[in-house]
Amino acid sequence: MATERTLSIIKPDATKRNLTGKINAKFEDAGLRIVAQKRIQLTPAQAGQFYAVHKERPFYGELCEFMASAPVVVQVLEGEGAIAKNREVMGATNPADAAPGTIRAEFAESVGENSVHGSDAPETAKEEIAFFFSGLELVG
Ligand code: 3AN
Repeated sequence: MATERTLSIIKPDATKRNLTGKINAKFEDAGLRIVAQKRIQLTPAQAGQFYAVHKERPFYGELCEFMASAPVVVQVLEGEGAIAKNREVMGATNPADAAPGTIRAEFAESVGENSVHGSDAPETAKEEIAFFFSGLELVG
C-alpha cells in the first residue's frame, strides 16, 4: 500500500479536556506519523467553509458553531494507507457505534462532539490539507 497523507483535526471537545497528547499517542501507536501540526482558533465562517459539503444537513449550523467554540489542533498524518488507517483509529462517527479502543469510543461525547475529524478519501485529503497548510509547513 502507498504512503499517504491525511488531514486530522482534534476538535474543541477534546482540546478543552486536554486530550491532545492522548489522541496523538493513539495515532503514533498505530504507525501514523504527525508530519505537521498547529493549534488554531477557527471562526464560524472558516468552519463553515471547511464543512461546506455538509451545508444542506440539519446539523450544519450546530457543527460550525461547535468547531469555532474553542481551539482545534489541525494536523497532517502520514503513513501506509494513512487515510483508512486514521479512520480506523478514529472509530465510527457515533461513539455508541465505535469499536472498543478507538478514539471516539474512548473520548467522544456525542455524534456531534466526537473529538476528531479525518479525511475520507485521497481527493478530500489533498483539499483539506491545502485548506490549513502551505507546502512550506509540510517538512515530512
Ligand atoms: P465523519 O466525521 O465520521 O467523517 P461525517 O462526515 O458524516 O462523519 O460528519 C461530519 C461531522 O458532522 C461529524 N464528525 C460530526 O461532528 C457531525 N455530525 C455528523 N452527523 C451528525 C448528527 N447526526 N448530529 C450532529 N452532528 C453530526
